[in-house]
Amino acid sequence: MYSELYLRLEPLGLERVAAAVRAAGHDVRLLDLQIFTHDDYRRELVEFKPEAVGFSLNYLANVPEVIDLAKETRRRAPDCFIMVGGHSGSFIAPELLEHGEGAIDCVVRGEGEVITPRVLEARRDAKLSTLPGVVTRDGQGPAPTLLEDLDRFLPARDLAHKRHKYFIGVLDPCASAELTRGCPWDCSFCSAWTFYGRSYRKSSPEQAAEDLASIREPNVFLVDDVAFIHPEHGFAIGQELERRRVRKQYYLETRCDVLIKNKELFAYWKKLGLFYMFLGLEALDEEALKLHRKRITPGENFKALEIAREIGLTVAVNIIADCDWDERRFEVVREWAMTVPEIVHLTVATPYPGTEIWFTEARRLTSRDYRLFDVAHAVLPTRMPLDKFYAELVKTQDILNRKHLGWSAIPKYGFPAVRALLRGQTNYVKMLSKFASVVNKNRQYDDHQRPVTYQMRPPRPAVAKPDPAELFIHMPARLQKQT
Ligand code: B12
Ligand code: SF4
Repeated sequence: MYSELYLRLEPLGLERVAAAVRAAGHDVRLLDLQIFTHDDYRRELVEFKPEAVGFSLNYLANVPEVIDLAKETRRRAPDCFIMVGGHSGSFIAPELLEHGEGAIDCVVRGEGEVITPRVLEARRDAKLSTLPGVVTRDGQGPAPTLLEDLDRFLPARDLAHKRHKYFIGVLDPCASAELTRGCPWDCSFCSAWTFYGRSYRKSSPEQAAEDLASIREPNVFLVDDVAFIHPEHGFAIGQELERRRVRKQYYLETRCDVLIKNKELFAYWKKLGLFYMFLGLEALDEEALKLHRKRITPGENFKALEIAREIGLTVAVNIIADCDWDERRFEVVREWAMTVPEIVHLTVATPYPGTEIWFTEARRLTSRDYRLFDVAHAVLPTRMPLDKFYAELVKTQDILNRKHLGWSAIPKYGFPAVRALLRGQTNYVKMLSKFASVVNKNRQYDDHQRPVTYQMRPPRPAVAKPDPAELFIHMPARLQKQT
């Protein structure tokens, strides 16, 4: 739904891994299957004859596709070394190997830049399964190691073709960049902190500015989990951009308390071209915010919205809908959302492997189909009948989307949309025409009826507090010392 409608973004993680592999002397190609087809992939296998293929599995919803492609690759190129890496793949390594039935040689957990060249070196060697973060059918190595210096291995953007296909809303075309990595908070529904071991690293202002300056697209999605936690870093990057006369439009995501604390910085970035901002509101009431361990109050959330309006930013917020919601709860969100100027998104609470709620959620999963783990489907028991739940969800999304994304939004976003069209960019306008067929309650309900080839391993019985050794991919430094 995401890449059909709202946006399609470049595979930044894979581009960074590709840069590291290329720096180690390999000839690398990158194929983005959000844009290219499986036939294009088959053609690459024949023409390029790779000695190794690495699949980026950031999203659970893509698990079946990656397993099928790994199996097909094994059949077509029996000598090719096949590995899987990425965010979601890191949390489910043993089950991926099991589903792969011998087609996947290893899963690489955690950050890929440092370890992937070593994996390629050891690919025919028994020591493969002793490398940090590597899991094979013969065993697994120690916990993965973090990339100390974010300035190393700038993304190999030149390897991503048809770049004009990348966009987010009217920011069309749009590249991606990373200024910092990790998140020091610990929200219960999120796997960013468990993946990065609550670390937080920054690129140097000079290198961040150089990277942004090297981008050809006029728009940039800043992928940091929480942008501008340290204001001096944000100001320093801004000054480097000014020195280089870099002028672009930016999209970023941050927390409401960070915006309140660093208001001047966000106002400064507005002058530099900050256009869109995403704030993780998650809930309107205190109780739900506590449940998500958001460490923020509703009052702070609403204050942040006022500040964003003052600065003049286009803001999108997210609310998490629980499967337990009844009509009244949806109605409350609709009523609130229609009174605020912000774009309001609604996602469905989903226990992802790698989140704390994966271990603590006592309700049983109603589906173990990976494709439904995309925060747009209900995988926990719904209070209303499932079709009624989707009817309410889609009705709410539809009303909220029409407020900002349908044809009625043209007066507001008309100018940037026309500017994109003049550049020959049609992603945003195509999205408008697809709107009704994609946001559709029957389609979401029907997704539950599809045959399931690969079942997710069920969670173990719920515990009050998960074991850190199971929760984290990169171990927090504090816990490493204890073990
Ligand atoms: C940009 C982004 C998106 C983009 C997609 C961009 C793209 N083309 O990849 C969009 C906006 C479409 C998106 C959508 C969604 N996203 Co998102 N997204 C992100 C975000 C903010 C940044 C990703 C990124 O570029 N990171 C920087 C790069 C450098 O890191 P990386 O991609 O992880 O790559 C590193 C490693 O994973 C590894 N690696 C990656 N690929 C490979 C391949 C090999 C072979 C190897 C060896 C290693 C390797 O090495 C890389 C370098 O260290 C992350 C948060 C985050 N910090 O990662 C969330 C995140 C990944 N998204 C998340 C979620 C929940 C979603 C959505 C389901 C919902 C939503 N509302 O956001 C949708 C679902 C999409 C779907 N298809 O199902 C969650 C993941 C939850 C989970 N456990 O699966 C994250 C962690 C956000 C969060 N805080 O919870 N997302
Ligand atoms: S939701 Fe945001 S603030 Fe909370 S842990 Fe995830 S990235 Fe950090």
